[in-house]
Amino acid sequence: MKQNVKQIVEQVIEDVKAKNPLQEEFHQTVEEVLTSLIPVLEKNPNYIKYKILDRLVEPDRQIMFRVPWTDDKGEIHINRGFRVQFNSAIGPYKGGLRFHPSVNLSIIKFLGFEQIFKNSLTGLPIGGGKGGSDFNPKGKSDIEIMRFCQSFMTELYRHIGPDVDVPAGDIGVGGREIGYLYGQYKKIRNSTDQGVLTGKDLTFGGSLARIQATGYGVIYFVEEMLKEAGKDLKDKTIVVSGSGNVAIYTVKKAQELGAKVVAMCDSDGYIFDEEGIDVELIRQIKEVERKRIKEYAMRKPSAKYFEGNKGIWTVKADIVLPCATQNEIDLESAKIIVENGTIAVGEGSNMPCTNEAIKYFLEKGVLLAPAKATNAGGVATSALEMAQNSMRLSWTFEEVDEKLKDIMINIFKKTRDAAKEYGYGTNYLAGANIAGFIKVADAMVAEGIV
Ligand code: NDP
Ligand code: 2IT
Repeated sequence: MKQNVKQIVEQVIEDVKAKNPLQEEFHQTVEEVLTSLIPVLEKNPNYIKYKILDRLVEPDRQIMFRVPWTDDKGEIHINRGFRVQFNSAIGPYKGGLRFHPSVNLSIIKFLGFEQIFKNSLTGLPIGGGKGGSDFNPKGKSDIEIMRFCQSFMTELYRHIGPDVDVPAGDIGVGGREIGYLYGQYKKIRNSTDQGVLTGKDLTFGGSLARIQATGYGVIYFVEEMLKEAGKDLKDKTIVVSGSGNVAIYTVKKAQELGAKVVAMCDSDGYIFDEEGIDVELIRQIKEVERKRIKEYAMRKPSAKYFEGNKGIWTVKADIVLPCATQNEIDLESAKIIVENGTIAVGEGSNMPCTNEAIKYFLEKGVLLAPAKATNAGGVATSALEMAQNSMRLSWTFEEVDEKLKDIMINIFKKTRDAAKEYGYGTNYLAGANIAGFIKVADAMVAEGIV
């Protein structure tokens, strides 16, 4: 049976590659997740019998559509829109929308696949989905962004709903975009249906602490992982990549807990500030003014700016927290990080480490907090937003933050226990995959072959 299961898993991976050529990011996550599940499949022959893996890697449906819009000069542009509804075994599809020129079907499928396990880990009733567009929001006026969002929703509205599929933000989609998307949905449907989107403004059904949730959750998880190893965040030097929503609130919570963050980046370059990052200044530049991180070094004398963002991984730190995008840490950067004496890597962004980098960190005994678990605080708080919308009431910041913290502690426990039970020691990546998988797989067995 042992050899057999390994062969079955390898065959599913091969089939995914053959059926979905050129979808490299999707292949990467399928390979990473499925390989780690072998001991679970050996213990539960039902998962093989019911073809859970073959069913999991094929999305329930994938929607691709044209998004026409007009810029301020009257020129017409056509972008491509996506929504991949991956798996609804445990609840309505849930996952963000990404607006970035690099978006294609492979990127959306890798994000949607990861989302299935992440959402399961939260313990809340949400399935996995993801969407977005190859639209580039950089340099666009507010009105252009609004026109794009309205056109995007003019197609998307027919596929979503509070009990069907609930999108939210991701790269390039924040509160502003969610507002425009919601406005158009409401106009077309003539229904307020607040639970159709999360990450809304507080004035129309948004939840307190959703903006902070992913970043705060990253730190809550990393704190638990360090605690388990007899360590903590106090006086640790930290590097955080990115300077968007996840990065900013990761830095804020890390500083609150006594750590010193010395470097951050955007897609152009990185800043090093030996005095420690002034996170309010970053927030002002990136969130409010929507400018480049280079500005920080112009306004803060202790900071230096370096062109190119890969160099951020050469900055010496006790802990590194990638919070920008996928595959930002390759094997070459992983080697430098290990050489620098880093004790822990916490994945804030989705799939920030290549599979080679992950393998290297684990071999070298670096503690790795895997994205599916570590950044799950964002979607968990989205699910809390949905709960508040259904009840038509709102919790205080403290109430939501407390629930978020409990959820993150629980996710750590599930991850740790699953890793131990299946012989993976402190390989929390395998632990998160297994704990997330079992709930979804059991639901798929119970619901029959659909
Ligand atoms: P934002 O758009 O707010 O910020 C993204 C940041 O990453 C920006 O600083 C951006 O730089 C940088 N970045 C984006 N693409 C690249 C790239 N190709 N190379 C280098 N830097 C890049 O997005 P979020 O903070 O919301 O998302 C960051 C990551 O966290 C993503 O992987 C996302 O999937 C993940 N995530 C987000 C959650 C959320 O709730 N928002 C929840 C869980 C995970 P620039 O300004 O130059 O574009
Ligand atoms: O990757 C993610 O988990 C998100 N972008 C958040 C999704 C959500 O529905 O809040």
